[in-house]
Amino acid sequence: MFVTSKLVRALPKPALFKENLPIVCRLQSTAAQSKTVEKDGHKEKAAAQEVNKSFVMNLFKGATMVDQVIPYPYVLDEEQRETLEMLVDPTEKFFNECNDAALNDSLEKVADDTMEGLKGLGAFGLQVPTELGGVGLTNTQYARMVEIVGGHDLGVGITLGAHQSIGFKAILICGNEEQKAKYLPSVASGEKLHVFCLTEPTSGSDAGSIRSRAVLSEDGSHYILNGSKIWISNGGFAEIFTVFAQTEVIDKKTGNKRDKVTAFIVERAFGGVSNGAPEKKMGIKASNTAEVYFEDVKIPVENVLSEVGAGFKVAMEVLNNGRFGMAAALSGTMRYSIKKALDFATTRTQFGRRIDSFGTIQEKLARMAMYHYITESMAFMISSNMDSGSKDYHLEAAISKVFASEAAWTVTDEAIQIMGGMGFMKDTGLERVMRDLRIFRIFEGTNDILRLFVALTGLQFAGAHLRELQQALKNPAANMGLIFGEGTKRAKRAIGFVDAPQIEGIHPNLSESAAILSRAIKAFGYTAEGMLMKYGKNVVEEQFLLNRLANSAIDLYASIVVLSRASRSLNLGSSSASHEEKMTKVWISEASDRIQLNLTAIKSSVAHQNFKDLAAISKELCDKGEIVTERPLGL
Ligand code: MYA
Repeated sequence: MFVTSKLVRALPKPALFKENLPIVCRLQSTAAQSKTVEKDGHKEKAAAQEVNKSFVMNLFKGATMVDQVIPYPYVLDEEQRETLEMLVDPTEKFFNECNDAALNDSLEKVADDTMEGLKGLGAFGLQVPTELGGVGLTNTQYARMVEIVGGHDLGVGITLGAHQSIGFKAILICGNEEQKAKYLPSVASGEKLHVFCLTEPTSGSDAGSIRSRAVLSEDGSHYILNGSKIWISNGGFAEIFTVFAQTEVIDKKTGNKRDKVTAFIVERAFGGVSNGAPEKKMGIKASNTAEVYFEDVKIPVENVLSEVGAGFKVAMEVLNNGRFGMAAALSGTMRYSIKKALDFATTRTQFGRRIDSFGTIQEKLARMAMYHYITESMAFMISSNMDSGSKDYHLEAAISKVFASEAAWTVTDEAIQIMGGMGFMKDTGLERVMRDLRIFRIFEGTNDILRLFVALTGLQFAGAHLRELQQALKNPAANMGLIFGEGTKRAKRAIGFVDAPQIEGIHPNLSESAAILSRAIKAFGYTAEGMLMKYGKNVVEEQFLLNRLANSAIDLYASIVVLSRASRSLNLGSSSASHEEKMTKVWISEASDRIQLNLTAIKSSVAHQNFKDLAAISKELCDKGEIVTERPLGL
């Protein structure tokens, strides 16, 4: 089954661990742990490990790596800030005055004048370099722009996002100079739309199992592509396609032929490209979704992206690179939903009082604001890290997508609840948002897959650390520092002493929250290590546990992000500093309780019995194919 079975297959064979130290899973982020170097004309992985700066990755070792999170980053220079200032108001104005989200939804397309207006604004090439006709925005500037889109119309957001967040992104980040010069100007202007074609009828989450196939022509000048892709956003009218297909490659190690995925740039103009009718969907109706078919499409060899056989990595890089945009867009959506709820709660009177005076409503509003605060903080922290040249952000980006999509759903649902019957009415404008939001937990990597990705990638990283210790034990004299450090840590743990790492650089008002978070990080590291020791490579089969580990990682990342942002606001004396301080304190206090519950469940025999029972209940349901229980009335 998807991730797990592939991971088990992919495990390294020789046992590097002696005693109980296990070999762990291999799902690896491109946040490389080892350097690739040229040696005798071959690329080899150097033994030397680069320091991974990811906060989340390091949590799995129980380490507090704050380089990317504290202080809360601010990366705009004066010029970038001015550019953004020039763009924000006209874009807001455009969406307020020229775009009609309800109309687009009912038309099931983005109205023609909106499309033309967006082209005029340069919205189709926000991150394309200016010399190639784009606006040349950084990730952080882009995040601010998509926040506006998300606050007005998610259908338009998908039309724009499918084109640039994933569509031509592969050319932008993996394309060569010729490919960039040839394709980016026409897609940046919006003259041609560019889409991302990965998913197939039999290949959803298991992206590596695609069946579309490209065969090299005898003269080696082109590939012949056959296959079909489903649920392709903008697939009905795109002119350019990034297509992932199996190709035959020669395995460098064995010399044998085998299939590997390659990424291609395909033009509709090549011939043999067609599409199905627009899909009927629950939400994001304004965006076009269609099947795309490729029949004997001739692709010149120069349209291979990156290199032959590197397509899966290209796909993953594109998805990793775009995920923060979803968090940015959805923080805009949450702003919209919260504003609706506040307008209602502060004017609606029931039982002789404004309803915002009731604790029930207060709790909802406060939690909605906290979800928004965290999502926005994650989006801009990740965009800033990326702009600073970080390559170690993949787990954070996955977390931001999971968190944002679930937070936006909850926030909008609660806004509807606060508004009662009024919230349920179409004219209020939340019903459409709710429908639009549902897909965000599914596409660009389902939240379920991304949780497993976070947990397994982190565990693999921690496993590598354990392997390092094992190697060090082979030559104790030369590795006293490492071994002594580990030995002391384990000895202290054995007597119950937990020396939580201090989080430096936090405003004194938040020092208690920082201490709570430190303890939670330590507990998380112990639990991750315990899972590796107990389950070894079989940890990949422990999805009940992996999900709880991932949920704890999400809570921890959310906590550090707001701890850092609120500290910055306090240090700067920002007008919202005290508001942010309160939200941060509540969040970390409650997150710490949730983390404790999740980590306890990973070790608890009672919880394990519950997991076994849940698995058995599911099996009984699946075996019967319907509800198992007899009806209470017997008929
Ligand atoms: S597009 C379709 C989305 N589809 C997916 O996201 C597919 C989800 N599946 C996966 O991600 C993978 O298959 C998983 C890998 C994770 C399950 N980063 O054999 P493996 C490396 C870097 O273990 P699998 C859509 O929805 C790995 O280390 N590297 O993998 C459009 C290994 O490398 P090596 C990674 O078991 C929506 C190799 O790959 C990653 O198959 C439209 C093979 O690994 C990774 N993440 O499982 C949205 N994963 O060989 C519109 C694996 O060297 C945008 N690897 O060891 C909206 C934008 C917002 C709005 C904007 C408004 C303007």
